[in-house]
Amino acid sequence: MPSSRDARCAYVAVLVLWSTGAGTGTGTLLGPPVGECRGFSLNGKWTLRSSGGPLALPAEVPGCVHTALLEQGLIQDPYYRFNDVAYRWIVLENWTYSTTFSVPFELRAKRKAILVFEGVDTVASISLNGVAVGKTDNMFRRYDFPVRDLLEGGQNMLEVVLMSPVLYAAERSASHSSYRVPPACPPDVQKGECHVNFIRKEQSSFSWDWGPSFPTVGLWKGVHLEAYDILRLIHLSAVPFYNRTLSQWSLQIELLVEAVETMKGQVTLAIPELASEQTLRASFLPGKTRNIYTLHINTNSGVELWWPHGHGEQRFYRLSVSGLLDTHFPFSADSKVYFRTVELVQEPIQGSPGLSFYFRINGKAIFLKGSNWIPAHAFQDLVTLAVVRNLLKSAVEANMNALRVWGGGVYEQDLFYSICDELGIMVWQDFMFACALYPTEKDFIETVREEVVQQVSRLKSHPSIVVWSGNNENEAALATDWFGIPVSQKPRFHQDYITLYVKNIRAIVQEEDQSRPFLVSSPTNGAETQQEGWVAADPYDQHYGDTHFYKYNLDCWDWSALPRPRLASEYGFQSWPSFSTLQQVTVETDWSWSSNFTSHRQHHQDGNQQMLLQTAMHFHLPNCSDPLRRYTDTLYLTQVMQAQCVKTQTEFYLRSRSEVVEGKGRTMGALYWQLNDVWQAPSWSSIEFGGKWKMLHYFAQDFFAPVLPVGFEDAGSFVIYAVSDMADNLTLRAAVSVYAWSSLDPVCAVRSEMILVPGGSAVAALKRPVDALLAGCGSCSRLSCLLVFHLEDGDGGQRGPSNHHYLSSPREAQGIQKPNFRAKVQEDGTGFVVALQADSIAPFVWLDVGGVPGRFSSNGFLMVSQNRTVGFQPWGQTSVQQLSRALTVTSLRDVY
Ligand code: BMA
Repeated sequence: MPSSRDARCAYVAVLVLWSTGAGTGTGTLLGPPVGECRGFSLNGKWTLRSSGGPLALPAEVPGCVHTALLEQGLIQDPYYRFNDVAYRWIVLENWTYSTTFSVPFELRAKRKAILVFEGVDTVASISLNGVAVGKTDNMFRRYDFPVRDLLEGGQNMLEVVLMSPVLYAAERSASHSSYRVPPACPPDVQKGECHVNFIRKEQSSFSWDWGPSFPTVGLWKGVHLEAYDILRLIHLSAVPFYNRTLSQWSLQIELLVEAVETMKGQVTLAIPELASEQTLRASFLPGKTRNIYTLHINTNSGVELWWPHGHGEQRFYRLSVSGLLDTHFPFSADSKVYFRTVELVQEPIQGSPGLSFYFRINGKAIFLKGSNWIPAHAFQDLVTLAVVRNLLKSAVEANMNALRVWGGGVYEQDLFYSICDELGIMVWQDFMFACALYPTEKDFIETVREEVVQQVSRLKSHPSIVVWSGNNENEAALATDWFGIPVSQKPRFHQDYITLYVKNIRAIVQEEDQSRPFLVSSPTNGAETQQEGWVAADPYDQHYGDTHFYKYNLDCWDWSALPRPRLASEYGFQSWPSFSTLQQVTVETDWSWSSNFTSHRQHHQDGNQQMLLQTAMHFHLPNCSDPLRRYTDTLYLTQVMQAQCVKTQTEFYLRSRSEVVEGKGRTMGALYWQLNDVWQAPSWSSIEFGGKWKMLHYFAQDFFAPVLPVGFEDAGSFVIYAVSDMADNLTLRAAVSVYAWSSLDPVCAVRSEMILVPGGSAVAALKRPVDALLAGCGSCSRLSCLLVFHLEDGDGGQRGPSNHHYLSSPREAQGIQKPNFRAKVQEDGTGFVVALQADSIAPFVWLDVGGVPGRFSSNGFLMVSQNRTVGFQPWGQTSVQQLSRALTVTSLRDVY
């Protein structure tokens, strides 16, 4: 990830503007000159015309048609109510972006000028001054077009004609050879467009089970010119390798250079902080060449490593690279570099058939704690740095150390990965293919090949990326026949699968990046999948690789129905976002469970029904006579249900890390589905569109804590596991308090012996038959009492969060009373605090300040004391008055 001083014109273009006057009629000279290559930005206001009529409007680049129309007030918020369907027409048209600009003489005087499109969405023909310069068909590629001889002294006219992606996909599908490539269309409930697998574009932009159909059209990344006389540096990457035998780090440094003619010179590579520098002979051939160098790091310099969050620091160093031709410096660049190793360990496990599946970072086995990332907005140009940073910070604040960038979205922007590097988030990076079979025609494969080369070289310097993965669920789709393919046609699809993911994508990744593992799909059986010819009989096999698991009709509190995989990379339950988030896109008539909006917004078949059925297994459904209150109570309860379901499942995976039960276990990862939302709608997310944490995200903060007590019942006994992610061994005991629902004073308490909890393990700390536990505890029964527990060290100091176990469903519990909350907001040194008072034990206490941006220090908690103080960290300006006005407090007993 080269930084701002990088001589690559593209980077200078983004980061060092000489003037800010971009707009029609001007360009922006970029630089100061670093080396001889000059950048010239063409970002800013362009003109946008639709093919369907006389409409012409100004449009920002980077941007898309939807945001341009919105900006001009020609459409309403596309997320508002039913607008996703109302605005379908937008992408059934073709659109033309155009701009005029004049180029400074010093640029035109250069021997080469390249017109660079950093991202075109998607199918376009581009012309400059009326002459065709090229075509595009892949939003995940950068396109370079040589234009030196087309540039004129006065005004230049650049035009990009974009074809409707929906019509293009339909045409490509119709003209595809003798067979159909399923699925043709998404399920009706998604209200989406068809044949998205035929266009190299964000796959979820044609709709998904959590997202709208907005197949964007536009120039979603920047446009600029690069001009040079001798050569330009297109790309710099640096990937670390560790030689165990020599105990030496080295960096593999790659320079993609385009030269006008054969040039001989030198390249100097240096990391002054590590006292490491080398000057090497370099020769640049005409056209684009890749020059690979190795910088050996001085073995006397102690290299500090990059560690995942919770396991150490994220130390980086500055690498500088400069070129020398005679006495002339054609480029100089610098880049952050981090040092770490990653291994995916798949080896036999004693007592278990199959293979292990876990990541070792810097030689240490790491449990992946986290979630799955989807696009943060349907309109990528609205995904600001602040949005990305806030979401990634929220992940880390919930004690996550890993995110999977899911294959139905986009390869994220550079800053996403830079922030993951900084925060210590391990990224499981899918290639952008999801839930479909794909064509393998020559031009499709060619464009994918270029996409993969570009993305791998763009991203491989990021230590955060720990694995590449070919696609989302396409192995499973073939193996378990999602699309009803006749037996006679299966070999053909199998062959296509191998062509795309193995012979092309995998082969390219192996060539481009030997520093991290590659998986062909998720879920997959890893090495076993390979053994079975790349499509395993059962890619969900718990003895191998990763699994995805969704069963909405099972009682989610019952862990015994769960698979015990090596690594759980997807599982989850839906909930609705909070009322304040929905209010942004709704009107009063939408505010009921039976409204048209409630069903329109649900893109997952039977999703609303599934949520209610799952909720009703353990909770009374809301029965307030006020319809609005009943609606908001229902939203609340879906979040309670989701939080509790995902907690149960995640804790099961966490406690399965050290053991093998009936041949299964050694689970080393829990990535629930999904972290974020693309719009205000029901989904599996733990963070709402706009950044507000759902109850699940607050739960994650606890269940992903470095030290955690996990309680559950097994054959009539209550068991507590101590789960530790700490490097050191701990000596801990479990302490349990038994409470009656009707009283704030514990009825009795039990403590286990001190036990050894080795670093990075889960061990049983306590086991008591529930009957015996209750027999010694007044008149407690399963219905009238509950268990609250924590871990503590020898001095009685608590380690990790408190946890609890309900001995019956709250629906059947006896003695839960209305807590009659009193709350007072006060300001303290760093933010705000809410002093909360309750008359009785209150489960799932939910503090809500509506649309005031920020987060509480904890929320959704079980309150077993009369007083509790909760912090509130605002993400903008607020006041005691505003918070006091907005604050509501709800607990379970308040909704029925
Ligand atoms: C998995 C994901 C997504 C989907 C989610 C919920 O299949 O890969 O495709 O949104 O489940 O259904």
